[in-house]
Amino acid sequence: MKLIFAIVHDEDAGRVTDTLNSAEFSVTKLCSTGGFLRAGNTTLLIGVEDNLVDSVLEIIERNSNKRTECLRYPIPSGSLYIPSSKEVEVGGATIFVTSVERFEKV
Ligand code: 2BA
Repeated sequence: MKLIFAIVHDEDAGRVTDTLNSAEFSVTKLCSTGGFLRAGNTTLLIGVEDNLVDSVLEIIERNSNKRTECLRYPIPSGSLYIPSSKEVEVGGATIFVTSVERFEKV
């Protein structure tokens, strides 16, 4: 069995979750925050048998979009800070597939 961690954009999370549920995959949704942009994102936990991992990844990929977000940061200049920004590409989804040693429902 595998546990898939998928970090998806908040705007994609509903569609990814609905599509996974429709395909009879169980999903746990966690609210999370990206360490770099400090913006909210969604982490999905999906436990599946090994032979179904590719089906899950395909659903996540199909429903996750790439986006450009604006990172705003101040640049120090003497005693002042000058506001600056740059564009950062986010997503589609960041996915980790890990092995599960034991799975119980009690
Ligand atoms: P954030 O950490 O907020 O990162 C948002 C986007 O900023 C990243 O998009 C990447 O394009 C860029 N970025 C991240 N760290 C950077 C850095 N140190 N220098 C320059 N640019 C940087 P994605 O790669 O698509 O990641 C989207 C979100 O997925 C991340 O949000 C984070 O929450 C998660 N993530 C990505 N890679 C991860 C990893 N290796 N481990 C844990 N979480 C990860």
